[in-house]
Parts: sequence; structure tokens; C-alpha cells
Amino acid sequence: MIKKFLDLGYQPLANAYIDKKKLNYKEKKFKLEVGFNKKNYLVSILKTVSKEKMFNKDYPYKSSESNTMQKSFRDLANKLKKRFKPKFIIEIGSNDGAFIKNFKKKNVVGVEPCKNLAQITKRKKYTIYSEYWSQKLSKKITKFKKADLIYSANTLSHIENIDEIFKAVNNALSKKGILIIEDPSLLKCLQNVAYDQFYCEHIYVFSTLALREVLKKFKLEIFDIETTKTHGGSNRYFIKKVENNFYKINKRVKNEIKKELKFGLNKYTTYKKFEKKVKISKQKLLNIFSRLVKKKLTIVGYGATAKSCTVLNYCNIGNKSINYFYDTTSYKINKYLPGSRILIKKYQKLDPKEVDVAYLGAWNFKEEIFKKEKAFIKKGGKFITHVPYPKII
Ligand code: DWN
Repeated sequence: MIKKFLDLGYQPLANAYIDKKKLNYKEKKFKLEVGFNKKNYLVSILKTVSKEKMFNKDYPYKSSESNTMQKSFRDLANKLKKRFKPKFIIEIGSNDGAFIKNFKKKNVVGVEPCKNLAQITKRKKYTIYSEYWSQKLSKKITKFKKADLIYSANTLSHIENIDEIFKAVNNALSKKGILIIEDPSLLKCLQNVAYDQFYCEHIYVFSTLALREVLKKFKLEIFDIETTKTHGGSNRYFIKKVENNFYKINKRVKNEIKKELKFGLNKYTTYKKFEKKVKISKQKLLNIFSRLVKKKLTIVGYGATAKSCTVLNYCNIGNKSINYFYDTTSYKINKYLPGSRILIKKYQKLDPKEVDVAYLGAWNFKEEIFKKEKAFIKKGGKFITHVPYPKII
């Protein structure tokens, strides 16, 4: 039933940054292929890696590293408090606490299997279950009180066993309780030719169409939807039990589905067109790098993202093109990007005396980055992006 439409070659684990001592060892790679399920419209990678290999005590990504995400979580928390007045909230995938820190400790618990991240929030005295989300855990957390709000950003698309997720959500939610999930939008991903949304951790990139189909089995339904700019364009889905008549289905849901159908997210041919665009994008990006390298310009990477792992390995771009990456995340500094093995240095403001061009690994934070690098831009510094098409800015 699942038909492959995209082959992104052999890829290492996207967040497995390499220590200098381990540079002589070969990394394990896996074939990164993406497919479309004609039955429920779900887009997923075909070969998955075990969750224990990806989400463990060494997980390097911290949501709080960007002001954009901090603001997005703060604004959302304020909105949710007003609109739903939740008394007991569960966050699935609480990362370093960027969302839950906006709530009173007595009102919220986090679920975060990556122990290093869970620890950060535990130290601030929040209740965090350092386990994978499951039916067993949901029963434990809600033994005495069901949740009136479950929130999960950029996490459910990382969990292979969809059945387990939603059965656990059903267990944990009160009758009037709601689930809000936020993940990159498949429509935006295709429109932006952002093929780097596909890597080992992103098992699914959801569309409203697909999510609606998946939820039916669990007697859950989407009653509202918001589109956000975060992570290159995401959808925030508001979901309730079908039996819960407390909330009416907002017409935004219908409108979003209309948009997705118009674009053809229900048709395999749309995905084959996307495949062609990805190949063109690769060629154009390689042409840009080759032109700049010939001119002997100094190119660095900006933001050693998981997404850039897909781009660098698919396009075979390495340290002959990009001298090093800058990143603000302490775990990543002085390590090397998986596959491409480009060194990651501690972030410092771009200096036009040292850098001619910066490749935007974190293109999704372009606005935040451009604000920070005003001086570099003013003095003629340039950026390369591959989204929505490869170009120098
Ligand atoms: O889904 C996921 C998303 C939410 O986060 C995970 N699977 C893994 C991770 O993906 P990513 O690494 O592609 O996410 P980001 O948020 O695009 O990563 C931004 C990176 O760039 C971080 O390492 C921090 C860094 N950064 C920086 O060095 N300077 C970010 C900003 C805004 C900056 O100014």
C-alpha cells in the first residue's frame, strides 16, 4: 500500500554528532526513502531506526536554543490559558522545558525520554517522566486525575507506533479533554521543496488529510487548526474525542483540507513531481557551491541542524565546500556533523573579515538569524539557502 516516491540515499543518524576521537570509525548508514500510503495519505520514511538509538541520554537538540521557539511556546501557553483554562496538562516530548516553563508546576507534567533533557527541567522542580510515551505511562500519570490538555510539539511525527500514541492519548484525556499537536506541515514541505524535513527522526510528515484518516480509528477528530511559521511552516491541530460535543468543528479544518486537496496531497503523482523538484534543487545547490569554491570564498554553515544532515549527505557536500559550521548548542560544539564530517564551532557573530558566505542549515530561523547578523549583511556578507530553491541572498 505504501509507494516509494523519494530516495535520499544512504544517511547517518541525523543527530549523531561525532567526537573527534571517533572520526576514524565508519558510521552506520541507512537508506532514506520516503513513501506515500494511498489508503490513508500518510507520508513516511520507509526504513526506521529504533527509538532507543535516536532518543536517549545523549540527545543534542534543545528547543530553547532559538528565541523564535521560546516566543512561540510563550505565546501559545498564554493563548491556551485563556481559551481552555487547563488545570492538568501533559506535554509529550517536553525537551528542555521550553513550553512547560510557562505553566505553574502543579498544573503540568512532562514526558521526555531523553534523560539529559529531562534533567534540565527536573532541576527546575517540574515533574518529568523520563520514559517513552505509552499506554502504561499514560495510565500511571493519570491514575488519579485525567488530563484536560495534552500538548505535543515536534514529537508525534517522531514516534513510529501511531496506535500506541493515540491509545495512550485516549486513556489520558478527560471527557472534555483535548490534544494539541504541532508538527511540520507536509503541504509547506512540498511547496518549499524542503526535502530536509525527511530524516531518520521524522518518521512521518503529517498532512491534515492523513491525520484526519489516522485519527478515525481512535474515535478522535480535528476540531480546529492553526498554521504557524515555525520550523518552516507547521500545523497546530486541535483534536478531541468524537463523543466530546463541547467543541464545534471550526471551518478552518475544512479550508485546510481543501487547500491540501487542491495541491494534490491525496495523489501519488504530486509526490513524483516533488521528487523531480528535489533532484533539481540538489543540482542547483551543487552549482552554487562549486561556483563559490572556485572563487576561493570562505563558506561556513550556520546552524548544524538535523535537517542539514539530509542535505549535506544527499548532495554529497563536505568540508571541501563548507569550512565549518557555527552552532549555539553546547552538546554539538567541537563535534563533527554526521556523514559530511564538518567541524562544528561555538557560535560567534559572523565576521566579514573571516567569512564570505554562510550556508543556512537553520533556514527555518532565517528571520532571527538575519536580525542577529545585521552587521555582516550590511558589510556585504551573503547567505546560501536551498529553500524554497537554492540561491544566494
Ligand atoms: O523535529 C525536530 C526539530 C524540532 O528539532 C528534531 N527531530 C530535531 C531538531 O531538528 P533540527 O536540528 O533541524 O532543528 P532546528 O530547530 O532547525 O535546529 C536549529 C539549530 O541551529 C540548533 O542546533 C541551534 C542552531 N541555531 C544557531 O546556532 N543559531 C539556531 C539559531 C536560531 C541561531 O541563531
